[in-house]
Amino acid sequence: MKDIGVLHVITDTTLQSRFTHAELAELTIEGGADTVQFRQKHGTTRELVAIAQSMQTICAKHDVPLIVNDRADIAVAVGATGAHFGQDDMPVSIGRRILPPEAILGASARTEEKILAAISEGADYIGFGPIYGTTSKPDAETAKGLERLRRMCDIAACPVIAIGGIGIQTAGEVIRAGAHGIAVISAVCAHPEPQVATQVLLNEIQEAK
Ligand code: TZP
Ligand code: MG
Repeated sequence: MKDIGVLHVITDTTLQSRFTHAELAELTIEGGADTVQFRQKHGTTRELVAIAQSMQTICAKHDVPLIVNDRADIAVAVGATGAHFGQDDMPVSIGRRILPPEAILGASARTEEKILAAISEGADYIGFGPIYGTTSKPDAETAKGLERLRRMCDIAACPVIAIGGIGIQTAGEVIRAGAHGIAVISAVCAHPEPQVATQVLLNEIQEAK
């Protein structure tokens, strides 16, 4: 099994405009993020490649994996560590062929059945959520809660990364429910000090493990 981080910080420049994606990568790595995910739903491919490239330079310098949301081509283009696909993105089985064998491939899907299918196609970890209510993803489903997370962790044959509305108050209970780690947007990106928020979240995770 590949080494999957426990604190995935997903960079976002729509919730806030104080920091660029690259600045968020730098700050949160300083705070202890062990995975950075580049996620941006707008912009041209050329713009996205340029941003991902700037993030990859920072992540490589600190030996922290960069995961590119949605786009295998951009992950390959910049030499990122991996990619994350939802159920409307490229099928995991095809991503597996496009990405280098050592790449980390994450997957999320709306139903448990599709999540299990993604695992059997070769996903290295799954994103499961939203655990709580979130306003960071406009088309997010209703909150799934800790019970469903617990069940997913029981049946998934790979690490489960919990996502959606997770913050300092809830990181611990999510880990105690069986999640390998968490992925966050607003708890870090919308925090006055992303580096501090990352540190506190990492501490909560470590205490709960
Ligand atoms: N997928 C499920 S919930 C979500 C994504 C991308 C948004 C998570 O953002 P936040 O601010 O941590 O709730
Ligand atoms: Mg996607």
